[in-house]
Amino acid sequence: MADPVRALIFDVDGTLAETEEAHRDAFNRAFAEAGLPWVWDRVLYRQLLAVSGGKERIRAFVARHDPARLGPQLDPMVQRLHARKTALYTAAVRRGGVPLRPGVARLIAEARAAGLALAVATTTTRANVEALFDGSTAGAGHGWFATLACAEDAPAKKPDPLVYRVVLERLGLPAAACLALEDSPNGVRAAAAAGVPVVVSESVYTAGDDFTGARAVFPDFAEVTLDTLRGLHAAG
Ligand code: XBP
Ligand code: MG
Repeated sequence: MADPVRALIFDVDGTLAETEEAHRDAFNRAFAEAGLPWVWDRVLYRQLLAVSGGKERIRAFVARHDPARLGPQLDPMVQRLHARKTALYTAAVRRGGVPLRPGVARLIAEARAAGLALAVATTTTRANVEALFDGSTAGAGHGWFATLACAEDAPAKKPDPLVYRVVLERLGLPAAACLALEDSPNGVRAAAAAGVPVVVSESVYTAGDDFTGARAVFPDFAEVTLDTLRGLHAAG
């Protein structure tokens, strides 16, 4: 019988909120401002999301779709583009246009009432997480999560388990005492590689993907209770 779950570790993009359309729009606006002929439509963006991390995603795009730009000038250009993209993204989500996904606020309230620790393990930047919380009408985030691990804390991006190892160390808990909530195959692989049991809520860009390694896959958390999660955690 597994030890009872003592912490929930939330992914951000696609799990706490459907943020990827706001990311995609910010990427495209940063590219247009820079006079680049790049437009990431939904079909292409779904393919590009196989690469975690915005900077890594731009580099992967260039390697495949605009290889003439590979070379020593690429990295400074990626840094500039990503900084501008992050400024555009944070301004957009701070305006409040991106609500929490169904069931997320209730799950967090249940977990807090039950004395569980709450943490975030995300590939995105801390600025993006803070902006999402600032824009949340549910008052999400500030004070909800005792522990965050973001892109700055884990240079190796999901599916690398580093971000989960960092958050476990900060929680001071063993992986088996936690449960990860994710939306993507990269996230499932990262959590599983860190030994953290993981459940999935499919997001707009991951519905139908291969979530091998997840304890359960839900369309969203609207009907999922803390007791549901406890049962899945115990069944491991
Ligand atoms: C999702 C990601 C991020 C975002 C873009 O992170 O892979 O790269 O798509 O944000 P997660 P950045 O699902 O782990 O929250 O441009 O800041 O990377
Ligand atoms: Mg995600």
